[in-house]
Order: sequence, then structure tokens, then C-alpha cells
Amino acid sequence: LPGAQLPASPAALHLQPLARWREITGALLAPQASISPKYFYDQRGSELFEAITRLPEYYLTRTERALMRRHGGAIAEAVGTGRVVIEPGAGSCVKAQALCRRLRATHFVGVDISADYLRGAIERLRMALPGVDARAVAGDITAGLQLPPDIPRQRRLVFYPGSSIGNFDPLQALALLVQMRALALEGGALLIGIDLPKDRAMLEAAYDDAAGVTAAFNRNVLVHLNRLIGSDFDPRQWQHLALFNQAASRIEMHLQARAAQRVRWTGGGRDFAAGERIHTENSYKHPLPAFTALLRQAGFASVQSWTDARGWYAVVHARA
Ligand code: AVJ
Repeated sequence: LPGAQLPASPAALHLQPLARWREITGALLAPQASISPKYFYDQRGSELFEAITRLPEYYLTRTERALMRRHGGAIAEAVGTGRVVIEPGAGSCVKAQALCRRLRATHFVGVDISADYLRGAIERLRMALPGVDARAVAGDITAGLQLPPDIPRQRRLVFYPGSSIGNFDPLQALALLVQMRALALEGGALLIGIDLPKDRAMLEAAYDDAAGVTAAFNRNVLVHLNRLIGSDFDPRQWQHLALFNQAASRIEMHLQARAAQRVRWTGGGRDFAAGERIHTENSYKHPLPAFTALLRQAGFASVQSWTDARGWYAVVHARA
């Protein structure tokens, strides 16, 4: 887009870290345009994701919850009680609360980039479990997180439920698992949820529900970007796509241009052809043996797992 001019008010540019602007616009300008799935979760996006977890087609959340209930005793026995539970991307801390109760955890550390939301969640956890020393830490584990020095170094358990690891390609996932092992320290452990490979129709329905909630969630990323980089995306011009890529064992979400259009943002822009796609998310479905191998590569030992009767989902415990 030659000669793209700055908008009347380039204030957005000053309020944003330049690094984020560069990251977002760089990805939009690549031959295959993409948006990182981390930008799904503004206020509206977080609400839409909550709604997704209650959809009949989205089996993940309720399958994990049932697994944690059904095997809660065995999991607690394997993990051990009196743990220091650390949850990266803690969000509402609802799952952590159940786990901390079950494990009679001594400490809980919720880590999230959205610090305001996290503080409220930690407050609720403290009310429900007054015996637990609960802390909110603003941070991002993918960016080399440092915990406050008074968090005990013994008996740490990194908790990463919800199959969020699926958003990372295998190499990034390996790097993240290495980070988690470093966070757990010697004698610590990881408890992680993963979604398993399954029938294409079932996967595609889970990411393209009949009520259109996932489509709204996908399109909302454009509204969020409009605020972040001062872009003028029209979400109605973009069609939600969810496709299972069998070779890579991942669900891909895309936004496909309904017509040729020009999108401008602060300091730039791009033309999109009709039918052109922006890749917005990968959600990997790791076979359990492959994921176990990844854990071992990351330095974890003695991997144990629990799977539901239908083989849809797994909760995995690995010692650091
Ligand atoms: C939050 C990454 C686990 O991949 O299933 C839900 C996000 N995207 N529907 C997933 C998501 C579309 C979700 N994770």
C-alpha cells in the first residue's frame, strides 16, 4: 500500500509498545497473513470463549472437568498434597480452586498477562480457600517469567489445564515445556491437559458451532486489532473457517475475505484479494505417545496420564 498516511490521531501508536505494533503488522504483511491467537482474549473475546466452553459441540472443557473429578483421587495421590500450585494463564482460577482444594495446596500463584482480571479471581480464591497463600503475578511464561522470591522453591506443581498447549506448534510447545520444567524446579512437577486426535467431523464442529459463537470469537480478533493498531477491519467482511489439517494434526482457524478489500492501520495497510485468508489459530491435537515423547525431550521424567473412556482428552502428570 504505497504512501499510506498516518491517521489524524496517531495516539494509539504512542500508547502501544512499538514491539507489539511491529509484531502484529509484520504478521499481517507476511505473504500468508496471520494474527496470533493471544489477541483473541480482550474483554469480549474472553466472554465469547467462556460461552464456547458451554457449547454442546465444544467437548474439551466438560471432558477435562469430568476427567479431573473422576480421577481426582488418583491424580492427588500421584501429584501429592501440600503443593505450591503455579498456573500460567490462570484467568478465572476456577480449575485451580478445585485442584488446590483437592491437593490441600499451601500456595497458589496465578500468572496472567491480564493482571486486573486476575486480581479479582485471586480474591475469590482466597475467600473460598482461606488456608491457601494465593498470589497474582502479572506475566507471560512465553517471555521468561520471574516469580517473586518468597514463593517456596519446594514442592512446586505447574498446572496448565484446558489444552492451551495446543496453540503452540511442536517446537514452541517444546520450548514452553522446558520453561515450565524450569519453573517447577528440581522435585517439582507438571499437570497438563491435552486434547487428543479424533474424528474430523467432530473436531470441525467443535470449532465451528451451529450457534456461531466460535465464528463471533474469531471475528472479534479484528475488532481487538482495530483498537491495538488503529486498523479499520470490517468484521462482517470476513468469513470464519475451521479446518482440520490431518497431516499436521491440528485444527486451523482462518478468516477469509468475502470480497477484495483494503485494510489500513496506523502507519500502513494491506490489500486483500477476495477469498484470501488470515490464519488466526492452530489447535494441535497431540497423540498421547507423541506428547509423552515431547515431555521427555523437555527433560521431564515418569509421565503418567488419565484419559476418558472415549479417548477424547488426557490429563498428564510429569515429574521435573
Ligand atoms: C483455549 C486454546 C484451548 O484451542 O480449543 C476454542 C481456543 N479456539 N475455540 C482451543 C479455542 C476456538 C482453545 N484453547
